[in-house]
Amino acid sequence: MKILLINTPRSPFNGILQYAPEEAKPFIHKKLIGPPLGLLTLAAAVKDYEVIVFDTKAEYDLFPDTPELKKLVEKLIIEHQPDIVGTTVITSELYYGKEILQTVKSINPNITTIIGGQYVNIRLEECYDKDIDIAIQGHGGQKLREISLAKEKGMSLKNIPGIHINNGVGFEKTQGVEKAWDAAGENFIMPDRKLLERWRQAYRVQSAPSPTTYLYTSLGCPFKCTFCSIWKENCGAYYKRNIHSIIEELISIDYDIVRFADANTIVDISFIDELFSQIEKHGIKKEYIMDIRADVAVNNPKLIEKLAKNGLKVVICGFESYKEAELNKYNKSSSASYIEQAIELFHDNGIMLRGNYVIPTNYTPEDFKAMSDYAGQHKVAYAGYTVLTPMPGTDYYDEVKNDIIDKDLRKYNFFNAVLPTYLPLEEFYREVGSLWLIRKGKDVI
Ligand code: B12
Repeated sequence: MKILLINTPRSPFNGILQYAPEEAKPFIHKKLIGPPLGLLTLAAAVKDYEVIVFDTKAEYDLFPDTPELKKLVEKLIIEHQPDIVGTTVITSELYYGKEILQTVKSINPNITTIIGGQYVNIRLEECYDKDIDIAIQGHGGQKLREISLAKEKGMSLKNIPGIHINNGVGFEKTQGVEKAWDAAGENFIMPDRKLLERWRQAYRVQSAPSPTTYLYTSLGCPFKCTFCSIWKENCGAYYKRNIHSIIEELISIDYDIVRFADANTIVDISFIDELFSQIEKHGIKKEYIMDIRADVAVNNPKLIEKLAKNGLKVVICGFESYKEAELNKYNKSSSASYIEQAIELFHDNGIMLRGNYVIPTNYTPEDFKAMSDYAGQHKVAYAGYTVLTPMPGTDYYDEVKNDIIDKDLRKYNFFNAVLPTYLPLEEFYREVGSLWLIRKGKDVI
């Protein structure tokens, strides 16, 4: 039994980059770089079989002459002759996930095609395609195992509880009691990063001395921001991993830079405090990147100091807005006053800060001027300014869905306006693009 897990390419749609002033373009994200941790985790769950993970994002980054997606997938199928092909999709990548699995079926209809990931969790019906045999919601390790076993033994997949099987017009959920699968707890399986060795150099952020790998210490998020789909996907649940398991993973990792792929790394103060005590005790010397809320940092300066002492180098902070009214509307549960204090705290601890703001499409020239004045007075090493986007499945989507003018999901990556803009569209993008010039750092992270 051979299982091929293909990471989708990233969507190239980026209105901000397209219309930004030339001098701002070098600072705007053209790509986010990181290994596909979800697929690596799945590969670990079926490691008794032959598993190949193929990262198309990294392949296109490292080898720009790589053929277009259809040709690339054809080549992979002919070369590996898999029995099962799976792919993972977030909103902006659904289109590419479907293209991958359609190509698989066009070459060999006997291959079982499976789709999973964030968008499947949120909008199962939209993921339907005649060429997709199965959709899996949630953390799919156990189900992928059961599918592989059934296929190996020639048994019907209908006997596997809780999977969504293509019935010709849609997905139909199979009956029966699903086995519990605690992806952060007892069912956590150590990912094997060697499966991604081919692309190691692709996971190097521009000026970084070495490549970065990802690791999660938790899944889900207890906060309920209106523009975010993570808490919706996990029904508000938040799960922590076992500290010993995280330490074991850190020790096993042969990367010097580790990005914690949590929605928010510091949620439980004593958990992170203990994790970093253990990192210190075990003499683990790595550099860390993590997402931390401004309010949490400001309220826990001693913890930030301890993290910095033990390797925390870069923090990504969702500032979202400097206006209290907007933060309240987003249900951010924080105050703009924390931004200034967080900047000072991180800088005092020698931590590079990436502060991200989301820009609503109804911003007027006055709003842009005020935003730019504020950001100019509160400069961070790296700042990101993306478009407030109604991601399907979020509260914000429900609020504005009737106003949406662009339904092409490839544009739902926070770099495009899909709602009407107050300014003419190109001018809006130019304004957002210009904001990227307000920063201290000289490169992109
Ligand atoms: C790591 C990460 C990335 C990485 C790697 C992603 C990849 N596949 O290559 C990188 C840095 C490349 C990335 C990029 C982007 N990301 Co991102 N990313 C994350 C992050 C922080 C963690 C995801 C993760 O690894 N989780 C842990 C793993 C174990 O879980 P998982 O991926 O969900 O996989 C499990 C299940 O879903 C399921 N499953 C998943 N796939 C499949 C497939 C099959 C076949 C099966 C059976 C099961 C299955 O089983 C897996 C194992 O248990 C999340 C936020 C979060 N904390 O969830 C955002 C997140 C997924 N990203 C997001 C976004 C928006 C982006 C970008 C569009 C950002 C941007 N503006 O550029 C880009 C897209 C690509 C690009 N432009 O480069 C959003 C998606 C929102 C949405 N509604 O679409 C999220 C939710 C962040 C947020 N707060 O909104 N991202």
